[in-house]
Amino acid sequence: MADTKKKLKNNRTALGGWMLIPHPAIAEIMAGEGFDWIALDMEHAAVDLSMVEQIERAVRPSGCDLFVRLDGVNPILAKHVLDAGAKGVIVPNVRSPEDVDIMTAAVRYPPQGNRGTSLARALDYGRNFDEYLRGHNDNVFVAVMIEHHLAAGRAEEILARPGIDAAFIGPYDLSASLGVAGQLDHPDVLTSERTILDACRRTGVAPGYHVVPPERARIDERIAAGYRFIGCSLDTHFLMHGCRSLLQT
Ligand code: 3PY
Ligand code: MG
Repeated sequence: MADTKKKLKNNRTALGGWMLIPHPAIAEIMAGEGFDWIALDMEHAAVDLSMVEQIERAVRPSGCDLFVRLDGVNPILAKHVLDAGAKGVIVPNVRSPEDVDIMTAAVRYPPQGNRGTSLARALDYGRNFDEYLRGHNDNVFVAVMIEHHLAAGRAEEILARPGIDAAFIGPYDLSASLGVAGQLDHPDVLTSERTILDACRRTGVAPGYHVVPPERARIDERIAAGYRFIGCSLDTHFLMHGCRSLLQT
């Protein structure tokens, strides 16, 4: 079982890095710093499937879990990224219990789901077929993103569906859906976040949040508020802030 999944089951915090630049060196550098998980972003970055394999090879020695943020509620892409070696998926903009059911089935083999079997890379090209299939349905990780105020309003119904490990708030989309794009501390955004957090408590799903500014204090605030599955900034922001802090006088 992926460590992230175990940690969340035990109500511990799992911190993740976020990759928009799909280069194995970025993955090696970030994974080597001790993140529990890394998300490779196929929603908002130019990442193709062959890169998922390359990034997984780079992440693997660290023991860090590689997840892929999909481009939507997309069961076909989920199958491809798992076959390539990702340990789980982060599904953006989940709006309904039906969306959850489509994705939790797509990532699991029958009888619980409908993922197609293969002799793909994740199964060591068939050498690990039996063992992978035996453990996979329990081991696979699924985070659903709640990032629209209408989904926040249905959060308890959405998160009550089985097979989800975490509910991950995308603050930018959430704020945009409320007409206050980028105003992450706007009272309406905070109210929606509280609704999602309460739904997590009632359903036993680990709450998650993407803290985009690379500031430890903001991560600690979210941990103190009860969030457990926390995305920490972006590779692009780490670079940008590193450059700025050097060049600013
Ligand atoms: C958002 O803020 O909308 C996100 O998707 C962050 O990952
Ligand atoms: Mg988003």
